[in-house]
Amino acid sequence: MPREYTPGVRTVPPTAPRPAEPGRRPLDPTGPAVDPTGHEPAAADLARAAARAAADRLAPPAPVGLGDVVPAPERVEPDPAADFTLPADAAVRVSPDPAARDVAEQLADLLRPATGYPLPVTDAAPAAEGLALQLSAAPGETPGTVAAGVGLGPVAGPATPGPVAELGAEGYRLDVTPDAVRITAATPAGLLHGVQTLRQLLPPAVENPAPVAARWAVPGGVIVDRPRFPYRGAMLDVARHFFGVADVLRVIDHLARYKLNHLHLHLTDDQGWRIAVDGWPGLATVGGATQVGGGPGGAYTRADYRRIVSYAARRHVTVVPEIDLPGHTNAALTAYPQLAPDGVAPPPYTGTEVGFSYLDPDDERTYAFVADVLGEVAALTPGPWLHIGGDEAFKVPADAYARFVERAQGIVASTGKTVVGWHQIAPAGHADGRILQWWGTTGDDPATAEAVRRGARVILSPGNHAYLDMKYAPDTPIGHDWAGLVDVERAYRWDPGTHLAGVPADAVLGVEAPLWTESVTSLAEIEFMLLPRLPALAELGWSPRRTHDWASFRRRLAGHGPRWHTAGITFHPAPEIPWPTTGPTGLPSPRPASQPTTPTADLP
Ligand code: TNX
Repeated sequence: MPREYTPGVRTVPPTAPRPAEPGRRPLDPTGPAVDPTGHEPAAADLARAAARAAADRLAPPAPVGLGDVVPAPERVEPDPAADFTLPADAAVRVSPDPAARDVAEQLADLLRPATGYPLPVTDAAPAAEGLALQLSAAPGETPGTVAAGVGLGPVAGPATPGPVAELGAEGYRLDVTPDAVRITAATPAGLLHGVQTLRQLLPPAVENPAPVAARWAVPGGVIVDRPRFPYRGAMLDVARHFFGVADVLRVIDHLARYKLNHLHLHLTDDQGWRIAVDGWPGLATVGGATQVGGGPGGAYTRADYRRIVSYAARRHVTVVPEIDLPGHTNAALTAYPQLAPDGVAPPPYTGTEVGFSYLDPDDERTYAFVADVLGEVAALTPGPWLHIGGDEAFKVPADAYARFVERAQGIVASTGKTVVGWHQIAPAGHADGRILQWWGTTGDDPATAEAVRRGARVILSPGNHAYLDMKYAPDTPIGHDWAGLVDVERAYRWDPGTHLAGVPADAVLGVEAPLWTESVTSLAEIEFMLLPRLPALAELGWSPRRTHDWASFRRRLAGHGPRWHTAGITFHPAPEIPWPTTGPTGLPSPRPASQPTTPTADLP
């Protein structure tokens, strides 16, 4: 039975106890960073200790400015005379549309714990008296659109502050005046993005899981905002190490916070098969029984997976399931050796090598298997995408590989989904709408460029910028470095619109930050690798290029340290970010949080 997850009430990341793995000691979420027995401290402890050390030095927050939002909004017009303060008797007023009402419920849920205010969600009243939070249908919109406004207090001025249609499928407009805050959007997704912006404009104390006394001020002015790219995502590898439903839900919350709208789940690999398939029950029971380093592994039941996709859908995040084919299939072959080229069951694999396993591309049983699996996963998945992997099938000859991919693409099409694959599938024939996910490090790949000329679009996950399993620095306790070190600046400094030779911006669907988990074993470690780099990728996917500015980004990002700390979220106190810090004197210090601060004689 998965643990129930209540957003925002944890101060200690929920790390499930795991059996000891060779060379590791069991993780203790509250335990010391230094093991008194003299063993190497577990990476999770190091991550937590680093985050704790940083958090202890965080200075009291500076007031938030209207432009202090990550990802940077398209247009910001501050009005310092128009600040708003949320009153204790505020209500959330919402139009009768159920999807808009659900966003209003989420807004109230986000604000209630820290404010302690009741924040009832009520129907919009055109002439609302008193202070209220209002989500009201904008007059004049055609029926069926979900134009709505979130207002705190009586909504002053025109009810429709601009043409809602221009905001597109995900944009929003936020109006803050002394009497009201209103969010307007053409869709519930846009409204929720506006809610995330409003959340960032409130003091960091809003992240408290329990009521705190604060003036809940929102800076005055107008934000008009919409994304640069339609696809903005992160990938979680649940195959190398298995993560339960509660961990995945928490990752979805992190995505939604930064307006990322896709969660790619890498569901199968050599070390584990993580989703139950009715027609092939051994995949989960046999193929899911271990993970890197040993340990019990695990797999999602159909109900677990449904819970993940519906939790994500409520946050306007689309789940992209990946069944990695034809390589990375050792776990499947342990359960169904008839699919192996030699028909012999391989032993379970708990190492981290790649490229040795594959389904027999010349056996029809392979295609019956692929059709069953993709058919079931497609039926469980509300989103439009189905990812077939395609990477590192080193043992499959090129012509057999291309034939396999072409048939797999056809099977995906027959499920009604659009196929996504790692960029290795480029040489296979084109399929309508197909998407290649670029994970190379060169910025130049003629096969991918040629596939784009034939009509493919690209999701950019360049290993040397977007791979969140890369170490930040040589001493990062977990992670890889085959694509180089990826500090926050490297994660931020590139342009998805020009990154890949021969792939014009209009062929770029968006960006995705993959987190492979060979060395990542707990939720705390997931968060340590995601934060603070995930917001960098989120800004590349969302914000207009003209806002791209490292100095501005690192300053805005710094304000999120106190938010994560208050919410009990682990993060890496990256030294290049000017976290608000206090030195030992208690005075604000400009020194990076991960470096020791020493009192100096000239400080008063
Ligand atoms: C390459 S990127 C892989 C994964 C590994 C990753 C580690 C890709 C499509 N394949 O199998 O986990 O490197 O960084």
